[in-house]
Amino acid sequence: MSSNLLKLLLISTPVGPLGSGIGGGVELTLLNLANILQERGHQVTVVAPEGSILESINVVEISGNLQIMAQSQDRDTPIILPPDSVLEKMWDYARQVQNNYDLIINFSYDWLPLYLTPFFHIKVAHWISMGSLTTAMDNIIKKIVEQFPKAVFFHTKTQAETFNFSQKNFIFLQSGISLEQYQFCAKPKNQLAWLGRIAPEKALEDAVSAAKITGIPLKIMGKMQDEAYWDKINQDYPNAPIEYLGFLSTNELQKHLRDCRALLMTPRWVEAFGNVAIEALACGVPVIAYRRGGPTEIVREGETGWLVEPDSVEGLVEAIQKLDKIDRLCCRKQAETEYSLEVWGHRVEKWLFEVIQS
Ligand code: HBI
Repeated sequence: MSSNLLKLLLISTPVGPLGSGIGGGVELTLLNLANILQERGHQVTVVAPEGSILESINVVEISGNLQIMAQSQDRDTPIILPPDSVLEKMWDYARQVQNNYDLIINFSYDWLPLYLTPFFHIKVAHWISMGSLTTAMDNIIKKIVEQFPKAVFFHTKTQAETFNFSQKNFIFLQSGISLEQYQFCAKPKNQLAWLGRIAPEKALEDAVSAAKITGIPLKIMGKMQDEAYWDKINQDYPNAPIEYLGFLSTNELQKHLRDCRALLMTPRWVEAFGNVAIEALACGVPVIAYRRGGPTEIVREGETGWLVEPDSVEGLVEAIQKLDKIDRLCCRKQAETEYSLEVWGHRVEKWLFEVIQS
């Protein structure tokens, strides 16, 4: 393998198989990263829970019990691992094969991989996929950042700031998507979109409330993560003009998304990035988002969407009424300029070499 081509081991999130949607944005991030690095000539192998599906990428499936989702835990929850933990087994596999690789990239938001970093004799890099959630994760991330400053990276500045690090010079890798999978639409139907895991931290109820107030139908797509939460929304807003279209493939998702006047992003938590925002822009769909987390670094106010007061449904409604001020072609152009796989792949590759040389 010539020196500028790397042998990379990408270790996935332990909360669910790739393709199940349980891993949310991290699934798209890992898949796109694996594809673009392989296209650039690197050798990529993915380690993931059994049942993971990746086309044309070498995947090693590991059996075992899935990890509890970090965002469902309290801030001071102790570190827990289920018996026969898939997380433990993925990292035991990595330990056994580490000599065949130049670098391991971790995508799980869990304590164990971070703690194991100094025990490996090849470099381990960590893609932190969410903001600060628990004390145990904050502490171990801080510890690894101090020991291996180049080896930890984030999607955005706002995400990194939730960890209150003393050092400031971090690497923000944003994200990227394969733009040819998204078709631009100049003339949408009179409908709005909401995309994401259907779970409390995503505050779907605010978008449903805005749809009810404006009378504009809301198309909802994403993994049905919390049925009780979904049922409560339907009980609280019985006559809202909403339709749940399911957890769709990228191609199916963009066929509905492109026909929408805007994407509503209503995160109750600090969204690390918001892949759904750049998927919308790629279709020419403006983004209306709470001024919180990753979307604040994506949306160009008044040009490709609107940022509104966090948790303000009125703010969402006002922004919906200003949508005709947005040129949909500007949305597509921003995706092409900032979020193509080529732009992102170059940025990530540059960082990989920095980590290996650090
Ligand atoms: N929780 N424990 C744990 N580990 C993860 O890797 C994880 C998670 N919750 C959500 C999640 N990953 C992804 O959906 C987000 O990173 C996008």
